[in-house]
Amino acid sequence: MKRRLSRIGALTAAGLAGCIFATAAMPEMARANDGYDLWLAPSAAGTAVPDVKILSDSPTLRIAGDELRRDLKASALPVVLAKADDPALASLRLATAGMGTEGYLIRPATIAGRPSLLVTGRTDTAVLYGAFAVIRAQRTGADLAQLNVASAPKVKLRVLNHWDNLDGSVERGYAGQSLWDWWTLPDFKDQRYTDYARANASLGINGVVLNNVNAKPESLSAAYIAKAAALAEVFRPWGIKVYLSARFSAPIELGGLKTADPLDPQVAAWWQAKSAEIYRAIPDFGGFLVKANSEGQPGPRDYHRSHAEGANMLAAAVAPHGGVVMWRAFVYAETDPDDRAKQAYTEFRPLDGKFADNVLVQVKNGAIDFQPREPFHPLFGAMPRTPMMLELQITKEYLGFATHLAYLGPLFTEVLDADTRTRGKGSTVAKVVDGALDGHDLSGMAGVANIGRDRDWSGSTFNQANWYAFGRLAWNPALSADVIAREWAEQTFGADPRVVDAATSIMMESREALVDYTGPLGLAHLMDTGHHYGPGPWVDDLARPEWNPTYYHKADRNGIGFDRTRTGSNAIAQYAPAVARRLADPRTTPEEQLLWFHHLPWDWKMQSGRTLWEQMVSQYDRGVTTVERMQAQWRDVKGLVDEERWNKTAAYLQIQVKEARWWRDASLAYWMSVNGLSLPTGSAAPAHELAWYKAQRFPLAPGQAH
Ligand code: GCW
Repeated sequence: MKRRLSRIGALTAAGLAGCIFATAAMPEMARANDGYDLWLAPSAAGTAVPDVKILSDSPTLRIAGDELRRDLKASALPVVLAKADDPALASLRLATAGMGTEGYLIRPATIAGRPSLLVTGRTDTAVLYGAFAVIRAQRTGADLAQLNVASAPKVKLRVLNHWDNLDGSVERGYAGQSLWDWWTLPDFKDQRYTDYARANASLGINGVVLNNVNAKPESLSAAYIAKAAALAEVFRPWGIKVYLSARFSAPIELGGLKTADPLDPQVAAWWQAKSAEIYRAIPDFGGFLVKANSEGQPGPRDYHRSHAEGANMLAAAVAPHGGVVMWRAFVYAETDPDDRAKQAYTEFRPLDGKFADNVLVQVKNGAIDFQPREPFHPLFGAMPRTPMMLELQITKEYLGFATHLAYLGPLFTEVLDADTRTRGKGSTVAKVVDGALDGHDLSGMAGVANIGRDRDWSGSTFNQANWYAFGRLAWNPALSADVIAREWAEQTFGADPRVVDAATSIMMESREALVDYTGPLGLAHLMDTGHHYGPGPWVDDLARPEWNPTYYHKADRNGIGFDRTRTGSNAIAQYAPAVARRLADPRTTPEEQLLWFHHLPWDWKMQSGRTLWEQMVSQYDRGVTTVERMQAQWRDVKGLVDEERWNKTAAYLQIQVKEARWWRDASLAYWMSVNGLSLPTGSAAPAHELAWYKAQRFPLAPGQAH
């Protein structure tokens, strides 16, 4: 596996010296803090205003200047913000090659006879990103006088997907109502829209899909285009474009046509006119995101047309305006008896080379659905002629909603680092996604947002780190999860190393703990129906076969796991031969993916020498004890973190301990009912009978589909 870059390695071209952490807790830690300021709470409170100059004027540069004035220590070197082609910089002969339109350069320079820190880039947005990089460097202890940094994003479209409905609810949202108050838009532009844009810009996120992929046609009506335009206006100076999810059948529902067949000239004309209408209101509109022929959504397959034909028709409508289409590959059908994990590949792989130039195919990290752990999706690397956009889920639909602490940095980097072997060693998902592997200029990463109207935006303080990690990795997929965790903690809680160390350590073990207590060793999709919150490995009565947990684990008296080798669904054949060979044999399959690919007897010998059953139980136990340790570590920093955020986190960890036990107990009770085995000595019996777990109901759990 390649070495991941540390923050310093990633940021600096010429070295970043002096990473010294201040030892005293910061003064604001004492006061109440509801988390609204995210990782951007002002750190340099003081009366003297720092010396910040902007060499030309634009709304974006003014914002960049204000950010630095608000945050920089007054003692810092004077800072000059300028576009790279500013005549005042001509004598510096800046190396702008490789900067692209969004990359920035920060370095000491003498400008107009004054030693200064120069922040520059080829566009206003690049300079804004540079300003945020200076703030981040200061807040993470760098010596600004020594700052010498060149950084450009590896991925072009760094986009949040909001699954926000027009009625204010958020599908799989656990942080309150939608941020967008559609009712009062476009007339009222809530300050939160600006604060949201600021947070995104601080990470380099440059696109926002406003509405749910399960889209309502009304989102493309004139009234809602005007509302989207109002948001676009707020976001524009922050370098953020808006996109809309498009319902494929909108020509019927909105346009009164009889069909939405993509090859029907009237349908194409409708979309062209609709696109022109959108671009009149939003000249820099990003384009459409489409969920087609999946989970009941309409699409080109309704007319026996391919996904490429559908995508290309829309792509032609936005192409004259510079827009793109992000076409999702999250496609499976209950009428297809084949392994669900195979269906997207089967459908999309033959379409490679058939998509228009401005189409990206958006692929979830794994082949099922945002489970706590999935092997990488076999489509990565399998469609070299198509830009493949990675879709990650920041909101924790299957990872304990907002209450469980699960830092997703390790989940994100696990998939980015995975080697598809499609072009020999080192063909990582990151290189597929950033376009480097197959020479694509167009590239993208999407994160399903975890943002709502809660004061702390993401439902909990630590969930903010998942938004943060997504943004940082979309800018540079080679960053490491623990460096991002530390960087986030320093900015969020202040520089006290006791807090930063505890937060980082808690974060770094949290996701693995959740995997352990919800479904270790490659098990997946074990949650209860509808809300996807608690355990439901017994569920076997849902209409669609592949919605039932029993479809995934296939446990019986003799064994457990989904056979995806040649003796089973042969899904492994969708991977490159070097990967498939390794996965064909349970002894060479990574143990954390074992039951994803193999059906094995309960007494299968694991590397530890334990039987499969003993190993499973020990991992369920380990999941619970890890959460207990996370709780103890948080207790140790009581008084070092402001009370409001400390208390809420402590209460949530208490919920998590309780629910980790619930997951463990319910799962073990069920597995024992299937395999007839008893628990290894030392492992506690479940607190209740299986029937008790089965009887739990959560009809009003948040985030359910509308
Ligand atoms: O995981 C499933 C979710 C649905 C979601 C779908 C998708 C937006 O349970 O709520 O719908 O994935 O990604 O389209």
